[in-house]
Amino acid sequence: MMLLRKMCRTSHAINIYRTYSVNGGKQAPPKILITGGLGQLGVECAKYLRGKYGRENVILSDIIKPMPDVVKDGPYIFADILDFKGLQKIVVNHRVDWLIHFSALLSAIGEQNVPLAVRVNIEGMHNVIELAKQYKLRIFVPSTIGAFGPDSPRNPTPNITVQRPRTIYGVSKVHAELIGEYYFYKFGLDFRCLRFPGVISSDPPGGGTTDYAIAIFHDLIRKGNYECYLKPDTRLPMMHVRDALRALSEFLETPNELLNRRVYNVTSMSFTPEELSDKIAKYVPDLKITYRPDSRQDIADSWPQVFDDSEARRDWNWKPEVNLDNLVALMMKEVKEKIAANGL
Ligand code: VAH
Repeated sequence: MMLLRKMCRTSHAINIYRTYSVNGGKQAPPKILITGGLGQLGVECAKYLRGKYGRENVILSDIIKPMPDVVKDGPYIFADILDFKGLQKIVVNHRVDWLIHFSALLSAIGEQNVPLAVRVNIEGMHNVIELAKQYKLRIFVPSTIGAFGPDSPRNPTPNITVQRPRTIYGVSKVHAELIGEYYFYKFGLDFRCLRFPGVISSDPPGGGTTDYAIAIFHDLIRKGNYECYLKPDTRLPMMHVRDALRALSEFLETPNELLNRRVYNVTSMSFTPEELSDKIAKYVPDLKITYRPDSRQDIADSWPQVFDDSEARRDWNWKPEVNLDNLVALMMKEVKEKIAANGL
């Protein structure tokens, strides 16, 4: 094992050299391709990374026709993760160094169309991992608290423990974690993966189980009431998108030597719908919340309540910044702005 690790590190050193062509003592920024760019994280992630590496160095991609403001922000191209040749063409033509693979069907939506989730989440993963190996890309794939199941310890859930998820989303994410680690040990692929909690951002929700914590802001701001599909005391780990993107970016920049794992838990906080609505009540005093749990309750009941991210804190200095009070303040502001901009 030691020897294998050493060999992997050697090939990473070569990778990093290829990625950062040294130019008069300065490192050239990496060229980054983001798949699933019009999902929950893509647009914000592109903005964040463009701020760091330059507008032209971050290419957003998806199979969906973008809104004009997305195109205004920087390069946007068509990329179908199920089309391997098409992906090869993009990597070559744009000289891609890093791949951020966001394409996936989330937990609740995945249960409604399992064959599609298998294609997108599992076949798509096969394509991008093989692509990353072929072109020696650094590849980031998000995993999730959904990669755990009812047999996992829930409070807290450590980095390494039993993982027997009961959703196709969770199964596909465990598969992604394992195949990524396998490619690292076998081929020296620079695979990196963070298990995110529910990520809270101002864009309208996209078929996740943790998305009540987004929908609640949209509905309370627009109508003053919200019907929650989880019970009031359902505790889940969460983080604001600002923390999620900072975690992603800091993790991507961490030298391989510091990483003891390819897959890390990260989180900022844990709360229940009741605790969240109590905080929102400071901004919307007459709010009305009703609870009608549906099949998403079973999913939430099988997931971690409190996520242990001590290994990420130890190895690459991860530290959340946005707590529940800040999260509510940010969301109240950001969702109001979004609603005003979209004329809803
Ligand atoms: C979901 N938001 O609910 C996603 C996430 C933490 C869970 O991966 O499906």
